[in-house]
Amino acid sequence: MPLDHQRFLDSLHHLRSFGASGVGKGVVRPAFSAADIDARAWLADQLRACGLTVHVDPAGSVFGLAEGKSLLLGSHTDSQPEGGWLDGALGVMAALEIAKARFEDGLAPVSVVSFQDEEGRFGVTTGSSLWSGTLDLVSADTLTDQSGVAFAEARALMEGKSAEFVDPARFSGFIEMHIEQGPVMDGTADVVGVVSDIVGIRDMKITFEGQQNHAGTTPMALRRDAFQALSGFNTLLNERLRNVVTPQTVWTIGHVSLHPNASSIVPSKVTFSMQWRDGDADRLARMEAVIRETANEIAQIHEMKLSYGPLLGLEPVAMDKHLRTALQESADEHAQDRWRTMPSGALHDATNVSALIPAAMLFVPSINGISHAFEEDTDESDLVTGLDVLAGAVAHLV
Ligand code: HGY
Ligand code: MN
Ligand code: MN
Repeated sequence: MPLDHQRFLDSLHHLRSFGASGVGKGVVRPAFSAADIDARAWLADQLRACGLTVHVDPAGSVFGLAEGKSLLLGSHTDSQPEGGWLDGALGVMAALEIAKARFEDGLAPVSVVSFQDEEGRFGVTTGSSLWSGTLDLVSADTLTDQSGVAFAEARALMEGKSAEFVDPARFSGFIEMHIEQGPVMDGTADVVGVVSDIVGIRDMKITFEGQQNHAGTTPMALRRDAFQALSGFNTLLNERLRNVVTPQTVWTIGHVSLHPNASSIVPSKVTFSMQWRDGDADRLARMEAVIRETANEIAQIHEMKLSYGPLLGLEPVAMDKHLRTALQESADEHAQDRWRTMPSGALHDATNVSALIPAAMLFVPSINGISHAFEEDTDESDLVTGLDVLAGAVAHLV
């Protein structure tokens, strides 16, 4: 199967032109933004041109469907609010190149997908969660982004959606190629990672509500200051989690909304994101208990009203052995002794898909281990090696 390496790289650069922003090869293409919708329309045209039937599901995930039973390849084309050109895009453009090459050669076709809102503007891997049934459309429609826009409103912006989700029985399996997004392979000789498992995640919003007041006249002892509550919570939580976590466990307060956010007002309210990840579901549950106990204690100390948003999450999952073996055999051919087996610390659509059909993943290195940032990049030779490994595995499987 003659892959066109340059065409694959050109496709990646073209996809970046939708929402290209920031320094380096940055991209701003959040789910359902104009750039995301335009990129999905371009992708749909590309898929049609390689003989696939385009199906846009109710979540806005774009499928290019082969006739009969097929292998599904892909990832997502939405980005973080500040993202790189490869996160998600790589898996979709690699899938597209393989679909093109196989079409031109008259080989058994593959299906292609770009899931919607993998990056969680509204949920956590929203499009693939809806497809897998771990999230239902009625609940998803009520999820809001940080500026209060509902998923229902956002998905209404995308035209040409079907009322039906795709039947997963059409697919024999799913392989997602992705950048590593971490520091493990960078600086080593390895250029490909075959993923063993994907960690689990929990994510919820927490709100402390105190009393808004004058920043000049309100004595420190009388304040019910929401920022002080958050600050105390963070310090105490870091101490308490130490007894529960491993060096691989991570937790993040990544978004904070302080009200009214003014220099001369004691803030009354803070809503912040609390996210934690680990490969062990029991540890995720123990961490949740510590988080809730700590928040309760801080609410009492600072006289805050405490409330929680819905707890979103995904369980840790292992990748399918048969698909992994195909990737390993192909890595032996195309990356000889320059590949390793490794877990994924980032979340991926493959987690949800693995509930429906066998799923596997392969990684290529991230320069300096950076992702979810404009600086995200990978050597083009590594991108191409990853494509070759994926195409080789497809050839073994279909
Ligand atoms: O956050 C994640 O791990 C994924 O990139 N959405
Ligand atoms: Mn991704
Ligand atoms: Mn991401």
